[in-house]
Amino acid sequence: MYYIFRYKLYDIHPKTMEQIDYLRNITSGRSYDVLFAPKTSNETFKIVIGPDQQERFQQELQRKSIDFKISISNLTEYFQRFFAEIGDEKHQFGEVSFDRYLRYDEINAYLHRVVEKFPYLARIETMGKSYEGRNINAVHVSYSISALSVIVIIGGVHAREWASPACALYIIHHLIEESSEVDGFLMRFDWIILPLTNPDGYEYAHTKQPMWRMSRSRQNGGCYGVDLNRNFNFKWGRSGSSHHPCENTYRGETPFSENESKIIGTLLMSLKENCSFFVDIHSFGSFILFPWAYTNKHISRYKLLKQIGVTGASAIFHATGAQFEAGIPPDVLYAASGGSIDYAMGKAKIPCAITIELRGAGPTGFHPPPGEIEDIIHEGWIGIKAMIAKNHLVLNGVINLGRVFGSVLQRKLFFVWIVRSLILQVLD
Ligand code: 0X9
Ligand code: ZN
Repeated sequence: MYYIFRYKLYDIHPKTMEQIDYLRNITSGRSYDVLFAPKTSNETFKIVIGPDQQERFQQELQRKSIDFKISISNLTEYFQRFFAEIGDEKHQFGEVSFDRYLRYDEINAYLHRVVEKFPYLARIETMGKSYEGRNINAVHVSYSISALSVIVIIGGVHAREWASPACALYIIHHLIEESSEVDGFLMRFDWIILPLTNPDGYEYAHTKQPMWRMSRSRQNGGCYGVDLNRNFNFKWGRSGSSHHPCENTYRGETPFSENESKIIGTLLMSLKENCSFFVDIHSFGSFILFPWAYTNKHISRYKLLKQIGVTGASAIFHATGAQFEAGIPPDVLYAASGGSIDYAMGKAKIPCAITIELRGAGPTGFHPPPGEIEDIIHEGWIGIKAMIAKNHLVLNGVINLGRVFGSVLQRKLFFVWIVRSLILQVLD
């Protein structure tokens, strides 16, 4: 994967659960690129198919009377036009803007400039290098010397999800350059924001192959790249990940075979005790996802995580009207093992880890027209802020309840105290 000459993008509209199941069956195990596979009807499946397989696929749809339309009839031509429209002119280095997509060197130039401008608020840390030798940088933002805990936000894990690094940059911009508008509550945290986890893939997607998803390391058999969100060292290699080096969800030869995912893993482990909230920004689908992703069994904190997710979704809905769904990947999307959020909760024991799938736009969903970037990433930031606040309440609630009801002895004492108060009241 991936060659796009004469590839087509199909928008498919299944009307019944049976049609959805049929689509899911025939598309799995084939070399199709399923961009979006909803679990409920009235939503659009998006699948990219190469020239050799288009005829068979269309016949299958027609035989089952499934409605579809070809929304891009030639991906190569489509992207030639798209790139011509968005232009490849770079901005003044060091500036940020949200009406276009910044490239790797522009992103780094901005990070350096912003920390130079606000040295007392922020600093930059190079966490390591990508396979092709690019720096992977994070910005640390700290308003106070006694922060409540650390919030970690990463973006750009998947190369083609262009709104993701943009959203991380938007958050950096707001936390540092618009800090007068940042809620005082958010200033009580330390922030580590790493906007571009997969710079090699991102650059490749901008220059050679806009549908590229993975890293760019060379694999046995001559294919390139690993799906970084299948490469984390927790329940690695279970469902929803491929062991074929040429497939889009290739998990890699071993867990953390890739520098890029290992860097995130090391960061999370180093913050084991201090990080209270981890977000991995992806696109697209308008989902708020929480662990487990590798299994449909519920994690012990399922209810709390669901409350946090629903809080994020309703904050977005109230602010913008956009509808997000909160749930675990196997329920709302598909199972996927070896991902960042499962590692964050399963290995690094971070109490809350979320993947937000931003809203898609444009025919592919991954490449929103520049005019729509800002609305999409603003939505993401609203959801993330609301979830941080809710997580804080939940954690404190749990801790306080834990204090009162924690041990059997405490529960007994509490009971005795209630009975005693009641008796005293009656005697009064
Ligand atoms: O498949 C993925 O990695 C994510 N969807 S995407 O379209 N952005 O590729 C879903 C990830 C949810 N699962 C985990 N975080 N493990
Ligand atoms: Zn993704």
